[in-house]
Amino acid sequence: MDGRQHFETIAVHAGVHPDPSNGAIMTPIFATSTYVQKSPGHHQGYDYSRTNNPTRTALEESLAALEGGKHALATSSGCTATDIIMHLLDSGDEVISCDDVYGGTSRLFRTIWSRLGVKTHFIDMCSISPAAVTNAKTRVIWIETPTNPLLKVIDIGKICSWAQTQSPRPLVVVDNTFASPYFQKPLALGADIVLHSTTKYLNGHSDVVGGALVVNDDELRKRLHHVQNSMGGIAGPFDSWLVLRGIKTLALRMQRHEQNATAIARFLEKHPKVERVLYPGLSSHPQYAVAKQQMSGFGGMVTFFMKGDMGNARKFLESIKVFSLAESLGGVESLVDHPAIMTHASIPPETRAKLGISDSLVRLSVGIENAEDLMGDLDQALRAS
Ligand code: P1T
Repeated sequence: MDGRQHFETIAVHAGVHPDPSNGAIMTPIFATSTYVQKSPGHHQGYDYSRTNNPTRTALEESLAALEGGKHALATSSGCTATDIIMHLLDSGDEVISCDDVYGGTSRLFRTIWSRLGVKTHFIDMCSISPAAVTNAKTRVIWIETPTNPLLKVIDIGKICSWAQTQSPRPLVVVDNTFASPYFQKPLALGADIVLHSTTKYLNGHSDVVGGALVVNDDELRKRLHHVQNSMGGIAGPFDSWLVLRGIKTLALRMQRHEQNATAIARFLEKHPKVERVLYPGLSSHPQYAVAKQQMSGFGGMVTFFMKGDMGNARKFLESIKVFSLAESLGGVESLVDHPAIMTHASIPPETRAKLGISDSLVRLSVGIENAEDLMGDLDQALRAS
């Protein structure tokens, strides 16, 4: 795909080529595990679907183009994508991660990889530089921005510039799930690997669990693909097709998600039942200046603290009607999450308390419905709390 084309055009066309045998404009779902060879080792680029599959290739070309990268790998989930990166490490290596990350990412680092000898240091990258805890064993700097669920915004360019001066040079990974490539391009800011849970905005319709890695470096792609092919964490052809289909409307969806989220963040900031609102697009956000500089928009996630205690939060969550009380995010429909009990329950309570993930914290994934309807729903549920 031509690198000079705009995002909307890339989203519709990248990776998609009319089928040469019949002209079908849409990529077929290649539901095949294997491929016939003319003679041993002589095939048409595909030999076994764990290694690659034409529907997955189409999605990977699209994902690479959207992130401005050279290569992508489509995985079976966002957590698989994380796990593939971690398999590049050896026992004794260390990771420095931002402290506020998706609960499942934190769980993988704390309960699986620590047991296998890879230690993770969790720090608040908004106020502490990784330089403060780096040592000769540091191999990966793990950035999620905006973070889940506190929506902290971490300066990607600043950390990448620092990482480039280090020897050995750690890999900088950016989980770009919340912003999506529509609003943020970590590779252009110097990141080595971009990670996605494609379950979220990229697919956009809450009907797939998937993940992706995007890189520019040929050698790094080779190492990651070796891990993926060896362990088997691939996106299947039907899921690949669904994500590819979802991507075509990514630009339109993200515009609407942001428009609605901005209106809701402003509405909640003035609401008498709300203590504090976190949204990177509000001038009250602690990293508003960084967000304005590194993102072209602020996304569809809004987090807020309610006044009162768990009882008030529970009443609110039981009274909401248009929003659905559910884990996940990034679909066309609005969701509400209680991180302490739901998505971040696997984080030890004392760590949650230190981070500020309290019982009064509520996370919204603002969908593409009518903004007035969404605000009306929030208002009636807040009043009932
Ligand atoms: O669920 P999965 O596709 O495996 O993706 C994991 C993941 C990775 N990174 C971020 C930033 C995420 O938010 C997630 C998944 N998050 C949720 C399910 C959630 O509700 O926050």
